[in-house]
Amino acid sequence: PLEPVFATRDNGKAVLDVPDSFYTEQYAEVKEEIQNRFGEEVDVKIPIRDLRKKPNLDFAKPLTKRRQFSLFYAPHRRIAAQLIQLLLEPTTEEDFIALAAYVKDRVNAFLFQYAFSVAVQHRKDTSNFQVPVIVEQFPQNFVEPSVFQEARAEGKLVTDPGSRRRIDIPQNFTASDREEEQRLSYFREDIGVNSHHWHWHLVYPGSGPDEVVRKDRRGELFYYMHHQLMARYNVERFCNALAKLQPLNNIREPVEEGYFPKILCSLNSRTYPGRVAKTSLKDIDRDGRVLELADIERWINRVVQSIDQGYVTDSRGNNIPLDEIKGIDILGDLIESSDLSVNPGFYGDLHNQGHNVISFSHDPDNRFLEDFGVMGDVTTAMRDPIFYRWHGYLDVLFNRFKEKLPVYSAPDLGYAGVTVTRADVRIISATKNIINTLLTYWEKSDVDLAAGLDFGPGGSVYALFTHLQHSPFEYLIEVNNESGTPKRGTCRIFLCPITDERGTPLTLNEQRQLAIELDKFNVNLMPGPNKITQSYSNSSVTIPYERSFRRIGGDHLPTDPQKLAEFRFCGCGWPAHMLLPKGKPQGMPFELFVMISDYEGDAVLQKNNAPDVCGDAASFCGLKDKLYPDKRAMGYPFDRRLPADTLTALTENFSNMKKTPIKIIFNDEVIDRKRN
Ligand code: CUO
Repeated sequence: PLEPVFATRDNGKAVLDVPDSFYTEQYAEVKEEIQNRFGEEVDVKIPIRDLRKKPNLDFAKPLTKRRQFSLFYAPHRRIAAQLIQLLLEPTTEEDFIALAAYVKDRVNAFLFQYAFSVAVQHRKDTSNFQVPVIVEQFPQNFVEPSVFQEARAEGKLVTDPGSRRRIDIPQNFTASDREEEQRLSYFREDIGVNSHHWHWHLVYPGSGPDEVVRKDRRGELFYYMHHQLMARYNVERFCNALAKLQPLNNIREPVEEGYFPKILCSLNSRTYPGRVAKTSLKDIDRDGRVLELADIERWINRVVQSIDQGYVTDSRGNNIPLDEIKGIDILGDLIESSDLSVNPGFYGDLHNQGHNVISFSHDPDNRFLEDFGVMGDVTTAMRDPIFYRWHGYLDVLFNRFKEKLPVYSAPDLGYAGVTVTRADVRIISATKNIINTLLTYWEKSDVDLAAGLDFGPGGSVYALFTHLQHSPFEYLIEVNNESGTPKRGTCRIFLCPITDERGTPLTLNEQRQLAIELDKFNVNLMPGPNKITQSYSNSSVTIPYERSFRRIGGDHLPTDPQKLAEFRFCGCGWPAHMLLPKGKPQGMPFELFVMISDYEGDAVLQKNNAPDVCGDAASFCGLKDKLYPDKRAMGYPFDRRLPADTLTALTENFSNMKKTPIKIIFNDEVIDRKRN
């Protein structure tokens, strides 16, 4: 992706041959030297055409090259929106590439990476381009820094470019076990988790041209994807004997959690600033802009009041009802807030500014010239425990609205003539038949960091990182269709915790807010008994490992054009290795919940009938250029109150639901797997 030298499909080296006028002042003097150097090294030179008119990039100047770029900061967001607009304008692919090559060295690198990726994601003519893999481009944002020193040393020692070096990334490098929150670092600091979050915000930009921002149910998906992150994090806390997170509902109270990220900012080689425990949030006064905590509180009050009265007021003074269908979508855009907020002047910029207040809390008035902490950046925010407390509070607001909707009624939930008779899980194994017990463990995998290393060691530098993993498993579902005619339905699978961290049973209303979506897929039911076997690997929330960490170029790319497009596009999706919570060594009990809903209420009439690209994490990421593929409220049936007191009572009342007690056993051993 517009690196001066990059790998071709057959592992050769290519270089962009740009017109002389593209060289920035900085490189103009050494132009010939550069051309000669690259001329010798490469197999292919790709000619880049000149631009008829060079763009005026003054709008991007306020974001200087060494500053960190933040999507939560409105001035940066506006600059990004303008750059995206500029990159969408060229009418041919050649002009687009030329423009991108020209812009690349003239703007902040992180800004470029973001705007370029959004443009590639949204232009019609770049469907087989690769969105740059963030962990490869800016590995510093994901990996403990000593890895780079080691890689640098290795780079000097090893001359064979085909050789394969593996450098261990230490686990648990951000705190000792004196810090309770450290028990969750494997979740917060997981490379796939953070890469998913970056990609989600890439697919759903909050600001920019309409074609980029205005997507079907975008506000609702902002709510739902982040809600699922909270559910997963809370359940993960129970597995580690920690209580449910405390939502950050009082921004005047000192923030209990400290966090010291240790990772490097990509652009200025400093480490991200840390935050000591018990830091008080303060008004932010930087760059001539003031953000008061009182502003945030005012916005919260207005949002709460609107939820309670059941309507919001748009910027023209019209009242828009917060109803069952559109209410959550309106609230999502308004709380985030995106360009689609109905009234930014009144409801403000709640979620984004919350990120900012927290991310600058170590230097609110810029007296120490420190940039923002990890909360200021979508590639790193999920590392910090405070992310979950802030989003946890936003989730409280969303749930306040959901609690006001009528309890789901029998017609909302039932499916006459359909009975789920079996809902089990089985470990996929040739030798053992393990039913309703799932297994987790640590795995070591490698990720190639070479593309993001500025000292160019040649070949690959594999960093080995340790992450949670689970044994492969499948769902065994049996459904009886008593209606006498074929029926269609949607199979919805959730994992529900049963107790909190101390073993106290959860009520159904607590359980529903902690239910983890595992999968969702359509089923055709023939009259009589039907057997459905579904592998974990088809989950509608995850993408496979190779998709989270795929390498640029090389011969592992699929040759089928459709598959290639998918492979390149689809970095959005929860990492498959994190599908299940960790469980406990002695086994942690859960309930597996399976429901077949009536397809009549699920079906979406797509206007665009092209094959799905990146459809495999649609629950979290939607479908590219299509409507969200499930008409029900996201999270259904657990997004609203349910007509029962316990999950047992609920599933007994509805034949199209079934729950099964299962266990997740965690085995504290590390398995080393070579991936490439
Ligand atoms: Cu994804 Cu706050 O929205 O980080």
